[in-house]
Amino acid sequence: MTDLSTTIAGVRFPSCFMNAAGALCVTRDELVALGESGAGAIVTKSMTVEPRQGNPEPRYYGFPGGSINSMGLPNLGYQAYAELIPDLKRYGKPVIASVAGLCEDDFPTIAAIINAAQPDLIEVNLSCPNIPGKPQIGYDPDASERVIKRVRSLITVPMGLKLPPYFDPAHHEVMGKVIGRHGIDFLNMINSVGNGLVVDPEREAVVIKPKGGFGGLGGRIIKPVALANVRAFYKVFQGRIPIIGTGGVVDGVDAFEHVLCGASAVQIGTVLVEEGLGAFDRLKNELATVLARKGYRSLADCLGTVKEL
Ligand code: RRO
Repeated sequence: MTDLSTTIAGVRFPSCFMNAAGALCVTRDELVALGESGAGAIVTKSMTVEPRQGNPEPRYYGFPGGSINSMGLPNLGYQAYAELIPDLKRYGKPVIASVAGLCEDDFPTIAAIINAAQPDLIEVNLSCPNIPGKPQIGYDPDASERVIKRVRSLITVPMGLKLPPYFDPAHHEVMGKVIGRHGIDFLNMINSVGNGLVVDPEREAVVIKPKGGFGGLGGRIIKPVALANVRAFYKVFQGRIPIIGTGGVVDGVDAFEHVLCGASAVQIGTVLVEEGLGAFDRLKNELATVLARKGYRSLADCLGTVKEL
């Protein structure tokens, strides 16, 4: 069968498909289930200093084109995840800890303790769109650089950044400069497309409660935005920083498109929430079928090779 394994920052993943932070990965039971599933890694929910219930419900809504969420960082708090990580490493697949924070000071506090728990990689989330009154750090290059500087020296495992979608090449360039100055080991893009609005015309109402219905968009509808960001950063770094592609992966062909644009691995959010853990085996079969039909034996054979006209 086609080889779907991949390597990111020297860490081997048995398959290139894993959950996106936030999707079925808050509780111990959910993380164990990811360990026992066909996922190629276990990614934790983005964690904060204190445990959080998150925003009021309804806070997630799925629709044919994708999803909107304003979860508000519900999580167990970093100390609980630090205790869980050694157990989670038993499943023969990498554990990625997603670190967030409600203010800049939280990031180094969490990073130091989580690093001591030795996950295989740490992803620093610069792009949560759903904290009322808090803009996304990733849209402020100076704030991003401050946070990166403060955690970089504390993290000894491979360290990556979860980036928001950017919509202008000038922003890819300026963030590329920031990222290039700090020895970042991998990138993950995109987080949800922040502050969309979905309306139910029958009820004449928004579909989620927090922030007047505004929330992060995910799923099928965001794929072109995700592919553009993967491609743009792949080109900025000429393939030298490995990229996890996230956004709009619903089937194996979507994953193939991410790889062509430069993604070494792929995360799934909306489709995982909607379909459950069986999505991993389906996606692996579908991607293997596409690669075999095209004569590719591994992801490396087509990584970043999308043709320009
Ligand atoms: O918890 C959330 O509301 C959330 C987070 Br931290 C994130 O990074 N992305 C998202 O769509 N939702």
